[in-house]
Amino acid sequence: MHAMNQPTASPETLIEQARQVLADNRTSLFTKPSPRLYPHQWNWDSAFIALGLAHVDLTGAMNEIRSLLRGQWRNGMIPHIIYSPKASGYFPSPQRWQISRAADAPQGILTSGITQPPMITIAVRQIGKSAGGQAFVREAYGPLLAYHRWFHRERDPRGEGLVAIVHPWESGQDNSPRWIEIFNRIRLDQRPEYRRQDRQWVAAGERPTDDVYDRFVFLMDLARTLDYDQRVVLAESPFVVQDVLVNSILYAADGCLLEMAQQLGEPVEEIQGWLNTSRRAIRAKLWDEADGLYYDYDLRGEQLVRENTLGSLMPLYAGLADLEHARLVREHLTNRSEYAPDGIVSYFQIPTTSKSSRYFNPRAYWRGPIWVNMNWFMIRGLERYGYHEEARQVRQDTLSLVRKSGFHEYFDPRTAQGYGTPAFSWSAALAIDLLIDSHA
Ligand code: 9WN
Repeated sequence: MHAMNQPTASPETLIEQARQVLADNRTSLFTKPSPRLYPHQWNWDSAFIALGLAHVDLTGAMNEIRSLLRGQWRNGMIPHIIYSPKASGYFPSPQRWQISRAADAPQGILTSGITQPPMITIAVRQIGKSAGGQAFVREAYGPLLAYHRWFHRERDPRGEGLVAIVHPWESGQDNSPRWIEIFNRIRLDQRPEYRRQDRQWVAAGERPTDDVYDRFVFLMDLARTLDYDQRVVLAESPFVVQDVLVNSILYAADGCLLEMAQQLGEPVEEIQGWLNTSRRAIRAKLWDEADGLYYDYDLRGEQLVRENTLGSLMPLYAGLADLEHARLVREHLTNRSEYAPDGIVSYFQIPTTSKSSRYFNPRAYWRGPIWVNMNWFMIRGLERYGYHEEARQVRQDTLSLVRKSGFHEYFDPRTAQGYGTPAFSWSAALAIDLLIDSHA
């Protein structure tokens, strides 16, 4: 067992404990996000894991990425889950996805049929910066380029430089209040048949409701019946969203890909083109001047999704907020009625949903609790725009949370209580990164 609840653990001890969590979650090929709740390989989890491991176990970091690339589809998509044939206890199973219906599915490996934010490219850049990691950039570059091309080719339905997601799972923020209004529009004649498994491991109040899950399953079933033909899914699905978080991460990842192309002497024009178009499109379409926030665009409802969550602040991380950073930080991130501690409701930074939102719930999955990855994005964004003191405070809060409560999946901003699964890999991996790499 790990020695937890040591509010004074030294950085060295904390790194050791984090490494132990990652070692315990490691299988022969990859690192599980958690011991039981998530027994397979997840896309952006593995990227966060590799980012942390790059500091302490470079071979482990490279193997994590290699394992993820095994699941790449022939059209370039890297799926959100790669299933381990040996593991059980997670819904949906690979049988529910039936990816063999898709012309582009890989052979001999079971995956989901959707993707997740492309943190993989950011992780590979981190590996490339480590002594001994340069050759890996050459190894990974082709598959990464194919993944980025897939996003820009198959997920930009209007060719405007903004990619769309077709399932909340693709955002990595499954239960965000951003999806509530869209889900309210999805009327189901009949509940899909399935048995969820998550609540055998985690209290119901910390996980999405059955109504939300019904819609998760409905959307995955729809993509399956459409044989994962992206063009048809984008045309038919009631959930098609140009998400600020995914577009910001893709923009940051495109920037990393460009750096790699330059290092390797590969052509750069295509990537530069993506960067220029997305930069303009994100600001033109997703920025809301009145509220001073970026919002997702709902392509079915043809409107901005005016929900104030940390997703709205992701352009800080991506370096897309040159004109708006002061408003994002001063009016929102450090505003006591939204994200900053007020000494009453919020004690730790940063809740994933603004305290001013009618959907704020400090215990429910993605509707208020603190997640280490979101804090990590905000720390990097604050540093990028020179808010060093604010970044230092969020970093300190993040490390106090894991010191006090262990490497939980999410935390109560009022009490630091850990929720979701314990021993969550990315909480451990990103704590390592925050302890070792204190600059952007
Ligand atoms: C569905 C693995 C994943 C994370 C997501 C997080 C959660 C899965 C679930 O767990 O989603 O993909 O079953 O709830 O929301 O970000 O990648 O840790």
